[in-house]
Amino acid sequence: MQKALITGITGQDGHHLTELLLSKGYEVFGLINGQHNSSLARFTQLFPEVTLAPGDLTDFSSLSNLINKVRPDEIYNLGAISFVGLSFMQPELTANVTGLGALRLLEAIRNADLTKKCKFYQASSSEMFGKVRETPQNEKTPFYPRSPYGVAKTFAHYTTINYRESYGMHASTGILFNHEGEFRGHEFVTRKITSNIAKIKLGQIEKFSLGDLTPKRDWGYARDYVEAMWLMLQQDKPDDFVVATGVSNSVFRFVELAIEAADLKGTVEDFVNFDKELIRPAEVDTLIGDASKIKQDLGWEPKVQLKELVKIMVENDLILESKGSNH
Ligand code: NAP
Ligand code: G4F
Repeated sequence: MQKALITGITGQDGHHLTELLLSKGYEVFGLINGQHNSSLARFTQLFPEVTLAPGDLTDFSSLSNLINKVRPDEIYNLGAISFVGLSFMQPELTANVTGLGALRLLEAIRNADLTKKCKFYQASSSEMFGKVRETPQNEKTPFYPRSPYGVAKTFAHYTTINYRESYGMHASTGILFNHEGEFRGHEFVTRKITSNIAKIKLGQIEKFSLGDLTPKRDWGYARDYVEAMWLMLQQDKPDDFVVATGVSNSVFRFVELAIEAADLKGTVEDFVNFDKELIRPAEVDTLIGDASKIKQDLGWEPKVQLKELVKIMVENDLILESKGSNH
């Protein structure tokens, strides 16, 4: 039986990837850094067969001991401080977890003598493109990160490539554009929109606040994107791949689609207040990915487009909000 270790297993992608790997017959192990969060309770209820071990990406000994004990065939490094807004408030912690965390994992693989056996996936991000140098962005587009998070991800990205080239490790990176779904954290704009639109539909609130509605993102469905991660580790050779839909829409348009999905009557202005406190010190204006390499080499393509994604999220939030169990 193939063994996979996932960091960040209780996050959005951790849920979808666990589901995928279990369906493929993997034995799944997860690193968990918090014992008391609500996603952990949800995760253990959904996936009781997964072995969870305490540890932290800032703590080399916990990573090294776990990798030595499990001796996994595949490691997926999804753990991160992944909220860009928070990274401006905790830049040093972000560098430590999101940046150095990848380095610690790669060193732990070497220390366990698993360099030739264990395949490694690094969750790189379209945030590395930041103030974009070309449109659309592909694997060769230069990076220009615009947040402590983007900078930390860029460090982790190049560290992964460096370990691949220096030690012959099967270490791949997926440069994933924004992907969303039922397990998305409530701090991210898409989930904030769909959960609040659900509350409005249910008569619980009248309006909610957002920051800048003009930034554009290439939004896909997280369930599709974890398949791309898995596919990268099934190849003979490690590589770097952009994962995206190739379509970009504004936050404003996302709100419009959510209003439509909830069958509400009214405009964005009727339901959304502007809050200047939500404006970031530096913004990423427009992201749009060119995923032709992964389509050509691995046969991966997104199945769900934005309109359907918004519908999935709004319907999920209507159920959760009506039960009062949305967190
Ligand atoms: P997420 O929901 O925020 O999950 C992040 C996970 O990392 C959580 O389980 C979190 O645990 C864990 N974590 C935080 N600090 C940690 C630490 N010190 N040690 C160990 N684990 C820690 O993120 P996601 O959306 O699933 O994304 C997965 C990965 O892909 C992340 O690395 C993210 O940066 C990257 N990415 C995401 C997107 C996207 O659009 N979703 C796009 C590109 C790249 P707690 O909840 O207990 O803190
Ligand atoms: O949903 P967001 O917080 O996602 P962002 O910053 O694009 O980052 C996400 O995608 C990255 C991939 O490109 C990942 F690497 C990263 O981990 C994360 O998953 O914000 C999207 C846009 C931003 O331009 C933000 O300024 O929405 C704008 N926005 C406007 N009002 C808001 C809000 N964002 C949030 N979170 N909350 C608001 O009220």
